[in-house]
Amino acid sequence: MAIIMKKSFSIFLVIAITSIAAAQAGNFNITNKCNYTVWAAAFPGGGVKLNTGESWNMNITNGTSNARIWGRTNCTFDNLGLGKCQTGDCNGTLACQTIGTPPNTILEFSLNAYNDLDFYDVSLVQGFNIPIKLTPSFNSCGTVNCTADIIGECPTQLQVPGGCNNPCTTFNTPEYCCNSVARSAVVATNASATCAPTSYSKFFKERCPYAYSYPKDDATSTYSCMGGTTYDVVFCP
Ligand SMILES: *[C@@H]1O[C@H](CO)[C@@H](O)[C@H](O)[C@H]1NC(C)=O
Ligand SMILES: *[C@@H]1O[C@H](CO)[C@@H](O)[C@H](O)[C@H]1NC(C)=O
Ligand SMILES: *[C@@H]1O[C@H](CO)[C@@H](O)[C@H](O)[C@H]1NC(C)=O
Ligand SMILES: *[C@@H]1O[C@H](CO)[C@@H](O)[C@H](O)[C@H]1NC(C)=O
Ligand SMILES: *[C@@H]1O[C@H](CO)[C@@H](O)[C@H](O)[C@H]1NC(C)=O
Ligand SMILES: *[C@@H]1O[C@H](CO)[C@@H](O)[C@H](O)[C@H]1NC(C)=O
Ligand SMILES: *[C@@H]1O[C@H](CO)[C@@H](O)[C@H](O)[C@H]1NC(C)=O
Ligand SMILES: CC(=O)N[C@H]1CO[C@H](CO)[C@@H](O)[C@@H]1O
Repeated sequence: MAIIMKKSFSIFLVIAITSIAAAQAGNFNITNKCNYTVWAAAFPGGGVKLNTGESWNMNITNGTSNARIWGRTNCTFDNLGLGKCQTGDCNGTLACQTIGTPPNTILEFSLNAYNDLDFYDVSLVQGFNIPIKLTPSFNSCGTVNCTADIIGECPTQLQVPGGCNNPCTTFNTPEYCCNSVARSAVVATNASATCAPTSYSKFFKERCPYAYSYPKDDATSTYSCMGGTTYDVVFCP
């Protein structure tokens, strides 16, 4: 009898835990308030065309880490959903099955990652193409955003059609990219390859203090919220 009780209790526990987890898929309501068309993208998740004022409601499975949401501009796609975008292109498909190419402002997520928490941030590590804001449904969780005029004020060397590149994309050096796997043995032993803010990363940080401006910018940029939160994402808030 004791064994049976114990067994049904653990079955109950498994069901309870599973249903809590199932409720904790991240739900995202993505709205385009830009006065131009944005092709919203998520990996994992796909992508859709959003005219001004349109929304895309989508779920990202709980437990997903390194998920990202971004917007693409100036795209052309055929009836099969094949084509290309000037910024944020994901290998030429409307429904993304890979990450986007720079420059693109990115929202990053790890859902239900640790202690039942979602972790999220806005990242300029791939530069900037569209102003963006993320608002969790729980008021106690922080909003993240980057709404400054980054394109209008972009340093000349980082300017590209439709956006402002991160210096890592433009110069591709360890100083800006902070890649632990350096591109050459010489670079790997170079002390200046250890990563610190640069004048370019400060350009981004001054305008968007809540965003990752370079790859090791962790201390000031990551936010968390209870798993199961729903999130509003707005392009051009
Ligand atoms: C998504 O946001 C739009 C714009 O605010 C709103 O009209 C719509 O009802 C929202 N959808 C859901 C499922 O919350
Ligand atoms: C979109 O908004 C920007 C800034 O508010 C403005 O300069 C531009 O003329 C607008 N474009 C269109 C097509 O309405
Ligand atoms: C997202 O998940 C919720 C809860 O499981 C479900 O009610 C909703 O229909 C899903 N939305 C979409 C767009 O799949
Ligand atoms: C990109 O698309 C090509 C086909 O156009 C495909 O062969 C390739 O695997 C895709 N790459 C990725 C990373 O999805
Ligand atoms: C941007 O996010 C910060 C940090 O959560 C918040 O203090 C600020 O009010 C937000 N700004 C906008 C315009 O949403
Ligand atoms: C799309 O491309 C045109 C021509 O290059 C440019 O003028 C326009 O600003 C671009 N739109 C966006 C939203 O980047
Ligand atoms: C170390 O890196 C700095 C900056 O990237 C560069 O100027 C310098 O020449 C490098 N030194 C060596 C020995 O590679
Ligand atoms: C909706 C959803 O994807 N739920 C999943 C959450 O995670 C648990 C395991 O951690 C899965 O069993 C659920 O299917």
